[in-house]
Amino acid sequence: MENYNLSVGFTERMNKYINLINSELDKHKAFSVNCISGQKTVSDAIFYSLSAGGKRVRSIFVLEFCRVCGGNVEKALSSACALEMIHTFSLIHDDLPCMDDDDYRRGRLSCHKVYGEAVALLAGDELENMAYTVILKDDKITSDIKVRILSILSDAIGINGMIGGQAIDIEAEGKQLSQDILLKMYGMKTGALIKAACEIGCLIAGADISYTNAALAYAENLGLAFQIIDDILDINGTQETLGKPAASDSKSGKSTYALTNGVSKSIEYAEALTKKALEALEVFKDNDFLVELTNFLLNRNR
Ligand code: GRG
Repeated sequence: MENYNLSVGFTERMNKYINLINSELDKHKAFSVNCISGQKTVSDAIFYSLSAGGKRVRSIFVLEFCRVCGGNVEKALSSACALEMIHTFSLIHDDLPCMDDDDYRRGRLSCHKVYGEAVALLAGDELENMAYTVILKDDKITSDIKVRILSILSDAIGINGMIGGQAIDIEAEGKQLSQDILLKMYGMKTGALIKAACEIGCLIAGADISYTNAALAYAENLGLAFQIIDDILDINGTQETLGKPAASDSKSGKSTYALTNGVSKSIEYAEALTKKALEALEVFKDNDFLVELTNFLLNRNR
């Protein structure tokens, strides 16, 4: 991994996207204004986790793939929010004592440590519901596109996506997975939502199938590299930069790519996957931001 200096153009677009997504997510706080105690607690728990300041990578992919395919980014905003809601839902549930049992997330106490397990469970459930609702209520996209977006999302979440990946991960604690199964699990647990984000961006733009296939090839490689870097950061990072305890994989007996193969081999593999992801981006004319984002993700410290 090299020292990576971000260009001004990249930083500006990144900030523009993050502000756009955050202000769009904030609009959904309005629903909680007149609610009764109980409802209000779940709503507070949702926005506690949603506003904790993640990197917003999946929602940025929706917006940027829409833009590079010639689409109107405004039409992609509800899907960008939906991706962030589903991702936050997965983090809340992932942190629960019955899953990874993590006390910290995004630099603050995890949702269940503040609101209790029952509320955290409901907050996660409602975030998934909100993700579907925000798309269904968007009057900027057609019903046909809505159905296709929801179908992509339900595949990404389901037994062949995040739920399946998480199930394999949980059952494998204390055991050694074969490399093939481990990478398949990464593709499901982490890659599936990233792939969905990129595909949905292309879909909203009405992209030609060749561009959608390139975006999927990009996401397939980037998704694996993203999880391997996450493994490496768990070994090399600190609680201060990660916003959650380091070394949690080894403590919970997880068989990660980095723990099995060592950090330097894992960096080499993440670089090779990133190279393939970058090759897939070559078909997109205006790809500077995506190229820089890809390199930024390879070199990130959180
Ligand atoms: C059905 C959505 C759903 C969840 C149930 C709990 C679960 C099944 C799946 C867990 C999936 C999971 C947490 C995978 C890890 C993916 C990962 C690397 C998360 C960290 O993503 P970042 O770095 O986080 O983008 P920030 O905080 O920056 O948003």
